[in-house]
Amino acid sequence: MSDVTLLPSVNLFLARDHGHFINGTCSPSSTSAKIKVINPANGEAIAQVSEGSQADVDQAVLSAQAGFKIWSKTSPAARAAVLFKLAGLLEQNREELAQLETVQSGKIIQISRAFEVDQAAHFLRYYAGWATKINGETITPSLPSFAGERYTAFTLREPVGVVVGIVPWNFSTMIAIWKLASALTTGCSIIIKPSEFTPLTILRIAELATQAGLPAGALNVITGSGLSGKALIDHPGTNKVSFTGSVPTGIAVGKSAMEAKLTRATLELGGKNSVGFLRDVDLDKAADGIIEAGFLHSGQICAAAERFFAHRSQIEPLMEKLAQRLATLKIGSPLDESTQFGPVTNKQHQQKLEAFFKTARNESNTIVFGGNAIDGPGCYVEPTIILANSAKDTLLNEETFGPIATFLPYDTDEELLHLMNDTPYGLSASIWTNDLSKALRLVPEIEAGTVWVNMHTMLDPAVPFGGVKASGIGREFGAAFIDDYTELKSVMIRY
Ligand code: TXE
Repeated sequence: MSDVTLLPSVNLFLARDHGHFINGTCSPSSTSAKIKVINPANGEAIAQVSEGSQADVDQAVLSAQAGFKIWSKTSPAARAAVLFKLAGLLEQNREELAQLETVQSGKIIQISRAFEVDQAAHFLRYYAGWATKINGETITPSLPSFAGERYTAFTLREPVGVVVGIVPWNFSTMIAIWKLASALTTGCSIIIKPSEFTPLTILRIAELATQAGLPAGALNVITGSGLSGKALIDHPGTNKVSFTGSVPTGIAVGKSAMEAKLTRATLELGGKNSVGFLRDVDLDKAADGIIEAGFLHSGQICAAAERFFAHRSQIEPLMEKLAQRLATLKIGSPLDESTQFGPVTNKQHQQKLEAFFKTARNESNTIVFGGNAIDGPGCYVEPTIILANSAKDTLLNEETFGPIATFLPYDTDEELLHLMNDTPYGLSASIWTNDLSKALRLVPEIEAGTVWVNMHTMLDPAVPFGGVKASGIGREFGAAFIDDYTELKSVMIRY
């Protein structure tokens, strides 16, 4: 097979002189500072975007404040209609958006189409449905009256205002949609700051939002590095930050938000997610499960698993089966529809993964499969299996965010639980077994925001998602996100 041909619209978009997206339109930056966007499959610069300056940030906040005045007064049904229309436009422009995503991130084209566009449209429709269902409640006050007077009370759910949505590079389209959908369905306006590595698709989606009828200023995009993200959080005109990304940056973002003005913050961070295979597990299903849990999009998924615990009697045959499967993965160009395993998203990340391979060797871990970067201009690394010596080894403790499955054997169920929870993080975990009753007894003991049984990494818009411990604060999806994007106003009446 060969690469799909880039659509003319993709080539035209890449060649544009990109500014920010402010006030419903592409807006030139106030500075000439540019950031090159590099295709990680071949190391070539494919586009350039602007570095957001303080003046750009000021302009975006003014725009978002004006957008908020209009959008928060727009009826819930009209808000839902715009979001439904935008979901349709994502699908109509599916191939263009998927190709843009693949050339900026190295994600294989099949995943860009199925997840970044199709799934994003599903999520958007789910959120749109909430616009007409967000309500307060009536309350009967509890204290006795003094002289026969009566009281009644109710709550209003009011949008928090201008939201700053900070997006990482791993699922730059879908995560941007989660953030803008949460903000817009609740009546907030939003400024998205995409990752400097993957800023292109959201610039195109912002144009589609205008086409869908979103009023100017309700959605803005400021491109640039972390500095522009910080300037947005620090700005007195922003009211909330919703961040997805690494733990250290999440902690910095949380501190900035608190220091600035007690800005509300939701932080969806990564971690070091565990998988526990119980002794009865079918090894073929377990090996397939590891591909799903650890190797989809080269492991660059915050919920992906990196720590795998198997019973001592099964660990060798399990790693052998996994190695057989990894050996058949077709590694290649992400634009080739037959490719199953593409590059990682940027050079820095490839170098970081190489450093992890080195650490594993220095700590005398066994490299069962892979363990090298792949030579060439692209950012490729081999899918890798590592057998650690102890629970203290680096590869079992630090987030690699790459296609590296690190294994450790256990002997008893108590030891398995201890190993799974022995991490400062807790975004997700999974257990694999045919014994559902045992699984249900273990679930409450596992310290993670999401626990999957016989599956891993599947996110559904109806099911809340977020971390415990150092993996974050707050929840996305379900009804849980509403608390984070609205303020509860209490009203009491005497009669
Ligand atoms: O992520 P960051 P980076 C891991 C992965 C990767 C490493 C660094 O291992 O190698 O993190 O990647 C913006 N105030 N993950 O640097 O730093 C930044 O511009 C406000 C795991 O890309 O988390 C980008 O838009 N914003 C992860 C976003 O924050 C700031 C997903 C994410 O950047 C900022 C991505 C600041 N002070 C990387 N500094 C996961 N687990 O989900 C940076 N940003």
